[in-house]
Amino acid sequence: MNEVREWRVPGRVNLIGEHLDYNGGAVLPIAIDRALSIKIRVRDDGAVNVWSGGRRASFAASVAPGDVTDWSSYVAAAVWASREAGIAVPGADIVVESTLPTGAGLSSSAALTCGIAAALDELAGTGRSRVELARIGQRAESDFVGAPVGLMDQLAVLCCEADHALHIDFAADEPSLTAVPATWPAAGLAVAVIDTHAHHELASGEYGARRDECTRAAEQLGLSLLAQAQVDAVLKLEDDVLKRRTRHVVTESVRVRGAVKALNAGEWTQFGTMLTASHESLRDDYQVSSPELDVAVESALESGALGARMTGGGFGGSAIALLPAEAVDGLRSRVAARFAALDWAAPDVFVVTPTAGAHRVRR
Ligand code: GAF
Repeated sequence: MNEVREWRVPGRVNLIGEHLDYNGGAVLPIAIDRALSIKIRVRDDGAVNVWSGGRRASFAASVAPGDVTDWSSYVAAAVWASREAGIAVPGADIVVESTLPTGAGLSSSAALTCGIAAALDELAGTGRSRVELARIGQRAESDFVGAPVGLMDQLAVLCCEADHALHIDFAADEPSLTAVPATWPAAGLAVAVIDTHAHHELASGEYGARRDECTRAAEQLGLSLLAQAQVDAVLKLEDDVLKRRTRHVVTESVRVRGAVKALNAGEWTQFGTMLTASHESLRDDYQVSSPELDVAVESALESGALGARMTGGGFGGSAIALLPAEAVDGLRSRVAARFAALDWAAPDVFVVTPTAGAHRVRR
C-alpha cells in the first residue's frame, strides 16, 4: 500500500494591490488560517480518484482539457498542468477537506491547483521551485478551466510566511517576493473577512474583459504593461473606460507603495486610509465591486474600521476590514443588520491571521 501524504494549503486575502498582477504592478497578500487539507497517495493503475464534500469523481491521469467539466475540474486541471510540466505520477487517490469557503474570493481554486501540483511534485521527486509550481497552478486555471488569472493567488498560497504579508512585484519577468512583518495583532488590531456570499466567478467574462481593456490601454500608451504608465497617462487616452482602468492601475500602484511603508512602520491609520481608497478606486474606476461588497465596506467603516475594501477579483466574494479587535462583534451585528434591511442573507465575518503557505503536514 502506498503511503498517504497530507498537505495543508491556505487561502489568501490580498491586503492591497488589486488587479495589478497581470498589469505588471505590485500586490500585498497574506495567506490565511482557512485552508485545504489534501491527502494523496500514489496509485499504479493510471486512475485518479477524488473525494471531497461527500462526492467522488474519477478520471484518467492522462486527462486533457475538455475531459472533465464537473466539480473535480480544478483537480483534473492541476493533474494535467503538472504532467505538462513534467511532473507525473501513474495515478492517485486524493481526498480534499476544507475550512476555506469556495466562491468567496479567498483563492480556494489556487489553493487546490497549487496544492495538488506541490503534492505531485513531491511524490514524483521533481523538486520544482515554488514559483514554478505557481505557474503550473496558473496554467491549470487559464488553459484547462478557462479563467485567465494572474499569478498573485498562486504565489500567495505557496510562498507566504507566517506573521508576514508578501510584497510581490510583477514588474520584471520573474516576480520579486519580499516578506513584510504583519504586526497589527500586537497593536490590538484585526483583519476581518466579510464573506458576502454573493458568488464570485472568474471564468464568467468580466475578469477577462478587464484584462483586455488594460491590454488595449497599454497598447495605446505604447507600453508593454499598464502598470508602467505615469500619472499623466490618463490625459493621453481618449476612451473614458480605458481612462478609468488606467487611473485605477496608476493610483493603486501608488497606494501599494504607501501601504508597504505604512505596514513596515506600523502606521495603521495611514494603512487603513489606503485600503478604503483602494476600494473606492475598484468601485468607481475599475468597476469590479458589487452592491454587497459596497455595503460590507460601509458597514465596516461605520463599525470603527480604520480601512476596508473588497479583496480579490471582485464581482462578489469578500471584503476585508482593518479594525480594533474588540470591534469585530459590532461589525458582525451591523453588517448583518444592513444586509437584512436589503433582504440579503447575513454574511460570515471572521478574523484571519497571516499564516504559512502550502506545506506538507508531518504525521
Ligand atoms: C483574482 C485573480 F486570480 C488574481 O490573479 C488577481 O488578478 C485578482 O483577481 C485581482 O487582484 O484573484
